This record gives sequence, structure tokens and C-alpha cells, in this order.
Amino acid sequence: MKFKSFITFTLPAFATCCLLIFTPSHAQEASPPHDVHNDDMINITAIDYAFEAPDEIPSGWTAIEYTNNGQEPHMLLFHRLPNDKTFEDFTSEVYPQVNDLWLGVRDEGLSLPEARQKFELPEWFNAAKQWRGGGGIIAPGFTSIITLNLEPGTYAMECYVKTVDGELHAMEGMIRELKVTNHRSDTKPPEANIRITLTNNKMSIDGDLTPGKHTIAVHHAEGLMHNVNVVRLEPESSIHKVVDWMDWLNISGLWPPAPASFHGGMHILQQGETGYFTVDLDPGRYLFVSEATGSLGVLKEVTVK
Ligand SMILES: [Cu+2]
Repeated sequence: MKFKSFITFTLPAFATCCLLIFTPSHAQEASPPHDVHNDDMINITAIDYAFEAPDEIPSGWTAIEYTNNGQEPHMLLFHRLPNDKTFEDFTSEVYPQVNDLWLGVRDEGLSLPEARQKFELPEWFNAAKQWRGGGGIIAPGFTSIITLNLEPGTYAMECYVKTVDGELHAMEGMIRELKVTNHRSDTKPPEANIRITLTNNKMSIDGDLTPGKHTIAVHHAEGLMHNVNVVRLEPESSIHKVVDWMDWLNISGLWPPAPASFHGGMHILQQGETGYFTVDLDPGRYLFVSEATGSLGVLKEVTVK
């Protein structure tokens, strides 16, 4: 299914990240551990270019097995839409503006300041608390378990990585409606052994990143639009190039080839919220980096010994 008339957009997240301040929501405490491999596990699979996913899921804490079965890196971002808006409103009123902005950069040579100045989203979208987490960028063949606390409502999920031809994946079909019902899941948040705290100029990581599997809690503690992506660095990898590549408004941003391998993460949460993801680390050098705010210092280089 293609939505040729619109575009994706988290981008707006980046374009407006310095302007938006979220209202803090109540902090969420981690509850007793649980086996995430249970009957309540939701499966969302990314392919080139679509999400294979249920049409509706229960509300409350939800564990999602997020797998990339495609040939290109993908991400998974959840937007919760205002109660009086539909998925069609999102694809007809928000996406076209995002795509136009990107095409302005790609085809008309707009500079970043020009693009951002030109970029306007509908008032209703800017006013909503729309970003509700999801999975970071993940390479083909990788899986991560994402655990989020989702309130009932209509959601859009999307990926705005670009194709080799420079089209946003969402425009090629990676945008999909998801209903979160009033029925509450019995799932509890997992017990994390690593905790990441995101503030406007820093990423703090508490815990021992040893080789093997980890469950990582990500807490969004301060205003801007932070997320976490786990990037495996090779000896020749440049941190500067990785951070640059993650800015979708850069002409080469999120446009393959990627400068390093992405192993998942946690997409943009609301301030005050916590989400969880799993990652399996081999010995080596990694960069934990926020897409829109990595350039402000929200990143951390880690060596797994
Ligand atoms: Cu994608």
C-alpha cells in the first residue's frame, strides 16, 4: 500500500526539536520482572517497505517483538493522534508537508535553515503529545523487544529512513494505523539491567555493558526530542559521520548506505516517560546516540570488553 501523496515525519521532530517543550507526564515505575516471551507479545516486522503488524492491540504495558526482515535498515515510531483526528488526517495533513520539505532539500537545494523555516505542520499536530516511543534504527536480520506503556487511542506507526533512491520509506508504504484498545494488557514492564537517562545535552548510561543480552530502560528526563540508537562502530567509523547521517534533513541523512551498523534502540518518548528495549552486544565499540539531539551531546561512546 502506498501513500504517494504524503510523507513521513518525525522529521518534524527534528525540525522543531529546539522549539518544543513537552509537558512532563507522571513518571512510570518499573514493576516486577516478567517473561516477555509470553502470549501477550505483539509482533511487528519491518520489510521493504511495510510493517507487518496487528490492526489493534491492548493498552497498558505492551511488549513488542520488533524484527527487521527487510534488506535495508528500518525504524518504528509510534504517534498517538488526538482523539478527534484519524489516521487519514495524519496521512493527508501531516505527511504531505514532511515530504514537501524533504523534496525541497533533495530536489531544490534548500539549505537546512531554509527548509526549517519553510516547514509548517498543522496546529493540531504540534499541539498534541504525539511521539510515544518505538524501536530505533535496526539493521536487516536483527530483533529487539520493545516494551512501552501505550494509552488507548489511534496511532500511526512509521519509518522515515530513505530508500537508495532517496524516497522516505513511509512514502513507499511504511506507515500504518494501529488501534490501542481500552482492554488493558496484563504485561508488566521488564526488569532492566541498564538504565539510560536523556537530558538536553547528555546521555547517561548506568550499568555494566558486558557482552550478551541486555534489557535497557530509557528515561526521557528533559524537554527535547531524544531517542536512542545503538550503533556498532568499526575501526574506520567516524562518530561525526554517524551523527550527521542521522539528521534526515541533511541531503545524505538516513539515506543509504549507512555509515555503520544499527542495532535498535528506543524511539522518541514524552518527557517523564520510560520505555525498554533489548539489545545483544558483542565485544567492540558502540555509539549510543540520539537522532535529533546527538549533535547537542546526547550520545555516549561505549566499549564492550
Ligand atoms: Cu524503513
